[in-house]
This record gives sequence, C-alpha cells and structure tokens, in this order.
Amino acid sequence: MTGHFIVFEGVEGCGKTTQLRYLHQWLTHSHDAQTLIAYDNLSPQVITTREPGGTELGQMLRGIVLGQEQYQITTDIHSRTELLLYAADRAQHVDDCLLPHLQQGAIILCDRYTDSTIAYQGYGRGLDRALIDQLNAIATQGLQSDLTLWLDLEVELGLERMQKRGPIDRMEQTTINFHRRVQQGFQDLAQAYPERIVRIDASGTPEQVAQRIQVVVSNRLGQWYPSVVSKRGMSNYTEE
Ligand code: T5A
Repeated sequence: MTGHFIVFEGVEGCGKTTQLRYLHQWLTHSHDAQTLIAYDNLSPQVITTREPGGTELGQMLRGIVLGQEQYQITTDIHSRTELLLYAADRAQHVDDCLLPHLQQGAIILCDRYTDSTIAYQGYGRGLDRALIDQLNAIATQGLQSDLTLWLDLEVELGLERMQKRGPIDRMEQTTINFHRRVQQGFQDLAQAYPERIVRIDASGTPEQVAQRIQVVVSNRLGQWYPSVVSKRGMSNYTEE
C-alpha cells in the first residue's frame, strides 16, 4: 500500500500549523476518520512534518532562512541563494522523510511544500518560474502532493495574528506588497490545479476552519481507501 501526502499552504499566519494539528488529532482519534482510513483492518500511520525544517539538516537551513538568532549572519541572503536553501531543505526532506514514509503507507501532513516556493520565491521575489520548476523537480524527484489545502486568508489579518503572537522572522518582515504577491501566487496556483489544490476559507474560529477541512479530507479519504467506501455503500444500498 502506498501512502498519501497532504500539504497545507497559505500566507503568513493563515493558521496552517494550527489546522495541521487539528487534522492530525481528527485522523488519529475520531471514530469517523479511523473508519475511513482503515484498510484490511490496519490504520496507516499519520505523520506530521514541515518545510523548511523537516530533517536535522533542514532545522539548520530553517534557522538560516528565517534569521533565527543562533544562525544570524551580517550580510543579506540573495533571492537565488534563498531559493537554493529551500530546495536543499526539500531534497533532504523528500529523501529522508517523505518518500520512506509514503512507501510504508503513511498519511503525511506537511506544513508547506513546492507551492510555497512558487508563491514566495516566484511571485514574491520575482524569480524565474522555469528555474523554480526545474529546482522543484530536482528536489522532489517528481513527488507531488495528493491534496493541497490552501488556507485562504486576507494578508493583513494573517500578519496581524503573527504580530500578536510575538517577534516576527526574516520572511515575515518583508513588505506588505511582497505578501500580497505571495497571496496572488497561491490564488493562481489554485486556479491552475483545481484537482490537487483545494481552497479553504481560513476566516472564522479554528474549529470552524477545521470543520471545513474535515469535509474535504473525508471526501478524499473515500477515494483513497475505496474498499471501505464500497463496504459502506453495500450496507446503505440493498440490491433487489
Ligand atoms: N517559505 C517556505 C518560502 O519562502 N519558500 C518555501 O519554499 C517554503 C517551504 C516558513 C517561512 O518560509 C517561507 C514561508 C514562511 O515565511 P514558518 O515559521 O513555517 O516559516 O512560517 P509559516 O509557515 O507562515 O507558519 P506560522 O506558524 O508562522 O503561521 P501559520 O502556520 O500560518 O499559522 P499558525 O497556525 O501558527 O497561527 C498563527 C497565529 O494565529 C492564531 C494562532 O494561535 C497563532 O497565534 N490562529 C488564529 N487566530 C484566530 N483565528 C484562527 N482561526 C486562528 N488560527 C490560528
């Protein structure tokens, strides 16, 4: 059995990390979800991870790109350098974490993936899309998400949440226009890949957003674990 790869995307403070935890909790503890993902009486492992920072090397790269205190450098990080750092983090993450867990049949919940690079380094920094696609292809070995949940929230609202939470990092310190371009990037990607990327209204309480996500994920689980759906269908539908 091969696993399934769910990614959370969106602008700063859209609530990805919060929602990833809610979904993990739901998948591992709710009876409904457990029934949906049961396959031959086995429940797949549910793994949570993130980019940047899903591996030991990735943690260090994360410290550098986000300008964490112990990794702070005195010169600017150039846009191309930033792109390569995210690509290096991803290559390590794909080989050490994503592919091995998917091969074992796990459901992976990942905070950000390739669409972040297109939105931030492409739309945000203005780097060439063909170059980004090429680097994403090298870093991922062709691994795409099965489902990307784009948490759509107004840029200003997300940044407000981040400022309330505490000190903001190097990426969050960029201009509001940068974050608006990033938002445009996610919007264009969702339009271009409607099967893979699903827009989630990220306004409202965390519980309301979690509910919207559960509806989308339940539908996908039904497609990914059809044996259970057909069993359920048989119990609801009696043939003459
Ligand atoms: N990046 C990443 C690139 O530029 N290129 C790439 O290729 C990749 C992979 C990652 C940075 O790297 C960039 C993008 C980012 O700038 P990060 O710390 O992972 O850095 O940053 P974020 O991904 O933005 O994660 P954050 O944790 O900072 O924000 P989230 O995950 O969107 O939001 P969350 O859940 O942590 O919530 C933020 C605050 O809002 C509250 C929470 O309690 C928290 O305080 N909140 C809500 N408040 C009200 N209503 C709700 N519904 C709320 N949901 C959450």
